[in-house]
Amino acid sequence: SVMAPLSRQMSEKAEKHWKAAPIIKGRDADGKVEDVRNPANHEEVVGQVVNATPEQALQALEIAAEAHFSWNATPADQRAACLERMADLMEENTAELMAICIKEAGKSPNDAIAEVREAVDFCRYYAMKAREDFSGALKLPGPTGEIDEYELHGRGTFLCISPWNFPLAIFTGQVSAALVAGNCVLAKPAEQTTLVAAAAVRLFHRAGIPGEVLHLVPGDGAKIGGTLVPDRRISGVAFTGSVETARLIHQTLAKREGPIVPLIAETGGQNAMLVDSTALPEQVVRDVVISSFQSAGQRCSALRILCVQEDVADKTLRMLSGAIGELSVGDPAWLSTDVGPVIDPEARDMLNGHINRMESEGRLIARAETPADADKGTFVPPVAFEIDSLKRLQGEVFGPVLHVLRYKAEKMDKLIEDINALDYGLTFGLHTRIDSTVDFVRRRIRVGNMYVNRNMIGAVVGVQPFGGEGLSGTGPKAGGPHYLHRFATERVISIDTTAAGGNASLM
Ligand code: UN1
Repeated sequence: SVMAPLSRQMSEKAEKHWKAAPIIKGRDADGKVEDVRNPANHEEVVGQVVNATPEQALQALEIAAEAHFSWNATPADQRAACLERMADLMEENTAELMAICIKEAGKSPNDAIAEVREAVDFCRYYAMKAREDFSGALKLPGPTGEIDEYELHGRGTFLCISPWNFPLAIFTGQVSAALVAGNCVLAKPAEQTTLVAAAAVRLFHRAGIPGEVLHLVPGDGAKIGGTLVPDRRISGVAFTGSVETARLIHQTLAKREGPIVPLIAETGGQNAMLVDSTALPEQVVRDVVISSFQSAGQRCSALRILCVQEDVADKTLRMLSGAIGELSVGDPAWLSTDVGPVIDPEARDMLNGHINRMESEGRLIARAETPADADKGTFVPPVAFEIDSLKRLQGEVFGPVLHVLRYKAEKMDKLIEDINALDYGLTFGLHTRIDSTVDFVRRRIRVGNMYVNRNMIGAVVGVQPFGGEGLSGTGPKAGGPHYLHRFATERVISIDTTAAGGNASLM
């Protein structure tokens, strides 16, 4: 089978310590070395990281800013070919990339495969889009005697700030889009997942992206972002992470001098699923468990608020309770594990604070068992609470905690209004067998991705372009047809070809 050689390669790699450092002009920079620990077992050191200093970040920016002209002048299909080679290289190195995702980010093998798969898909999809849209000038129907052409160019140097929850997929997605659109890139991965980002940058360079064009500037967000975002040589920012940080970047860009530049932000979610009395209970329970607890609930797409129509609520909750009780929590390196650790102690403490509040304000429906050696890693067993009002929720809860609300059929409109009023707008799930309900909800619910009679995570590049509105982000959707355009600037060239010159349309 395919898995046998992968798992063999992975156990060989597991013996090894990974290393990451700022990568400036294709070379690792020096600095203070820090250990990286496995979230499933903090005794295990999986590698070492050197973070960038603000001076190193500015040095990378200077090199990138100078390289932009020639990178943007490189034909788009050559840039696309680099992404396609990157996709091939990631496929060849699947086992190693998976092993880093498992050890550094606490991913399960399934999630780790999906991570590599999605990163590969992003590269292939954006390469295809760049070949379509960036390859040459588009002739416009100008007046006689005039040539009018439209073309897309890179904006300059993009700062790509990516999250730890999709440490390879989103990192590669942002970086590949910015690069293929003709930009130089400074990549700032989440501090928790620098090892896999460094591995990806090395592969990008092997794939033919020049060292001057792509640099890795790892480290603390406030320090590195705080140095780079205010600098007028940054021509745009792609950011996936919290709403608070997105606002801060937005404000910093707005206040600085020089060009007005885009922020492409993909932020949080407060995602709901509506289950009416015609839904199939087995399917609902399976989809709820996947949507709420896969990746330990650490997805912005994850389900947080399950709304069940009153008549079927008791039955659905009994079945859900049984399913949660069956989940096995533990080291994700074991194939029998369903739910791995959360990313770090801060995340665990934040989640436990919320769970403590729910224990007094809500009703416990079910909780999975705590693993025997839970104290070695940052585990939060999946848990579900029934709540009496959406007002019990205060902002995004980024982990394996589900909230359940009962609703009366005649109150569905009001419930949708209340969900919209949360101001997030990322994913929404609907389980019903009534077509008119689907039509009604799709016109009213304000979200970027609505899923009907299925789970609500795992958007596939090019198939389910992903991203939200409101507090959930600016768009355009990642893995969608318009994403690359936001990284580009549009230029129209109008040439008068009449001998006399002057404005052809007036003659
Ligand atoms: C995120 O969690 O930051 O559909 C966004 C999904 C993923 C979500 C990525 N594409 O589950």
